[in-house]
Amino acid sequence: MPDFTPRVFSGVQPSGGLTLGNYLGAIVKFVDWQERGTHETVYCMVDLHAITVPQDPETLRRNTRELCAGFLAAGIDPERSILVNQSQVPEHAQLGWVFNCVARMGWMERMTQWKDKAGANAERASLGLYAYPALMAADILVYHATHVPVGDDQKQHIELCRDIAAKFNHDYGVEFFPLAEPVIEGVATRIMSLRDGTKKMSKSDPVDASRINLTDDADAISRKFRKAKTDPDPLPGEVAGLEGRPDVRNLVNIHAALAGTTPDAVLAEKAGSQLGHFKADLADLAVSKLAPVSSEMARLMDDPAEIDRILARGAQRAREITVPILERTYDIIGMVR
Ligand code: AQP
Repeated sequence: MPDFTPRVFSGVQPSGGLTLGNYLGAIVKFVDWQERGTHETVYCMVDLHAITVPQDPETLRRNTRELCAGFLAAGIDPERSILVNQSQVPEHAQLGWVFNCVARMGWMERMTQWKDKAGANAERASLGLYAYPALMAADILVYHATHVPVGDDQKQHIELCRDIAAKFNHDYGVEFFPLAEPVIEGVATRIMSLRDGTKKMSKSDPVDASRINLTDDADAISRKFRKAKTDPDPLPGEVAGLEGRPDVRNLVNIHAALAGTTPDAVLAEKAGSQLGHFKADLADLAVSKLAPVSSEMARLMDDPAEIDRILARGAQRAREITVPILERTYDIIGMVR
């Protein structure tokens, strides 16, 4: 394989407001990569993915801008990182089509997210929902990205991205696309629903109490943590004692991620605490960490034209990378240009 420029790519769907799961599982890590300065960093609002399920156009526009505001408020600097929405960079969708022709039906059928989201209703699901992982591979590879920080739920899609790159390279006898590495690290790789510790916290969960939204105020955050499902036992002294207690484990993980520590360190400090006290502490910690982000988001949302300017500039910078990569792809596969 040739030496690829070290480059990080990751995306978030504007399919609803940002959750604590997106924040701790993805956005905090995006900021870390930017701060490390070892890789170029590209962060994307993947609006074309959002329409794989029905979206109200005005809400989608608002969610895309709000997501951009969330990235900025969390610390993404649009000068040091490329911050862009997918639909303003047409090479994503163009390479997505090429990859629809590389990926095999059997590979797509094995995707657990497809099975979960389409469920028994697969016949009525959109073709886009089925093909979504091929477009996601294009999102990554149209930048020749080498590293993809994601939450645990996306691991299978990054593996598919590697399979697509390898098959393309093999079929055309080239070493053109890198095998991008998933980066799934830390305690926040899978933040669970506050109502069911076995289910991922998700922005499209119909039950609002199941998640913390980045736009929630202090009262809502406290109420949701207070009402989070748990059991009557006090906190154990070590992680092994959380076996069979997924709801409590989730709260301990959230505490550790927000405090920048480990679940063992949290339990060492809080061993024997009643859950009621622990939830109150956790709510205070969450409010102190999230309030500055949500108030900065609100300030940025007062000037949507500035957000649009940042995204337009991001698209311009992105296309300096994506246009040559798509042109070389077209040359490899035999398109007359
Ligand atoms: N609960 C979570 N814990 C840790 N990481 C999470 N991520 C999402 N939920 C959690 C990570 O956030 C990034 C962006 O995710 P996405 O918006 O593209 O789609 P998703 O994974 O399908 O997230 P949602 O919130 O569940 O969206 P909907 O409800 O629209 O499907 C990814 O890196 C993801 O791993």
